[in-house]
Amino acid sequence: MAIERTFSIIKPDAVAKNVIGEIYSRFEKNDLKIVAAKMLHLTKEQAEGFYAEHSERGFFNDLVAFMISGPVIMQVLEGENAVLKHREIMGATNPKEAAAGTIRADFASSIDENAVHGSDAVETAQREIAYFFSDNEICARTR
Ligand code: IDP
Repeated sequence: MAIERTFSIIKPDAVAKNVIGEIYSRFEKNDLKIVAAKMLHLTKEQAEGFYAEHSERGFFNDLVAFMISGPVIMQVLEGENAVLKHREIMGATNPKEAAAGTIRADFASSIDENAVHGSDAVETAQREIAYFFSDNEICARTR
């Protein structure tokens, strides 16, 4: 199976709930290594650019407002089949539909405030990683 990288955001609601460590622990228990990480408070421009594909959707303005409502932690995760594995650990977009034991089932309160973001494909991950991280901010974890 291929070693992949995927992009993850712990969204403002989960940061406010103080469950960063709980979420990191799930990555580690599933053999996903954190190879880059940063905390920041997104600007409106950053959030709009990141979610540009949703700009015509009715929820876009609320999504941007939510994403800039507090700090986020973003990370690059590396591991076998990382993109799909991470999506499985996250659970469905709507926490009411998320499988038991997933991050969204346990920590998200609604589809609007759903705790985490994860890339949906390898190509998306490459684009999302490059949006927030330069190559020299990503560390090899070969030891
Ligand atoms: P994903 O985060 O599970 O990949 P996407 O469809 O890419 O889901 O949507 C991006 C984000 O937009 C979601 O995580 C959620 O915060 C928000 N969102 C998606 N669909 C809706 C909706 O129908 N109402 C409100 N917010 C939504």
